[in-house]
Amino acid sequence: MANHPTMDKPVLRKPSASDGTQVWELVKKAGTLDLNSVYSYIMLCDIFRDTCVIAVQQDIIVGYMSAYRRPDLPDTLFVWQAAVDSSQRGKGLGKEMLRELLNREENEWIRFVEATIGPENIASRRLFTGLGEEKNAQCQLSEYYPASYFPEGSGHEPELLLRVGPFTNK
Ligand code: 9YT
Repeated sequence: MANHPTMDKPVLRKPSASDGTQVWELVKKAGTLDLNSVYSYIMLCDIFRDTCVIAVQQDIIVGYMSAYRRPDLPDTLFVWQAAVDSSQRGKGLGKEMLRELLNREENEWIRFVEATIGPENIASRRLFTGLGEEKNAQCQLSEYYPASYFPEGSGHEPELLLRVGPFTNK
């Protein structure tokens, strides 16, 4: 049954604590995101599992999206990281993961999605502006964490905030 197309399609599901290490490996391999501690991925996959999703293909995690409902703005889903394995890029997996999060019953009261992105990250920007188009909602881009907030010499890019909404999600 090798390479059967439906078998090859990643399956999306909520993560659990035991997925944290593989998520850390995926983020490390992707190379474009800020790599956090393994502990933080284990915790996200456990405590924040209702607002996180993984894409699994034959037991390998090939996609990950972490998010949380902002404590100060409970109708806003803040997407922290979106990672897609190089083997899966250009297939709309990011969009599928975002849709999966918004489709969950636990997230039906979400009216806004936010994410911070580097100025050069066109793929990530497209993912969120695409949601705005789909939901016929506004997209606001603003400066958020300037490069000067990051350690000197780190070369970290500024993070721009993209806020999409309001939209209905029920
Ligand atoms: C949506 C997304 O992946 N943002 C990245 C934010 C930050 N640069 C990080 O955690 O890597």
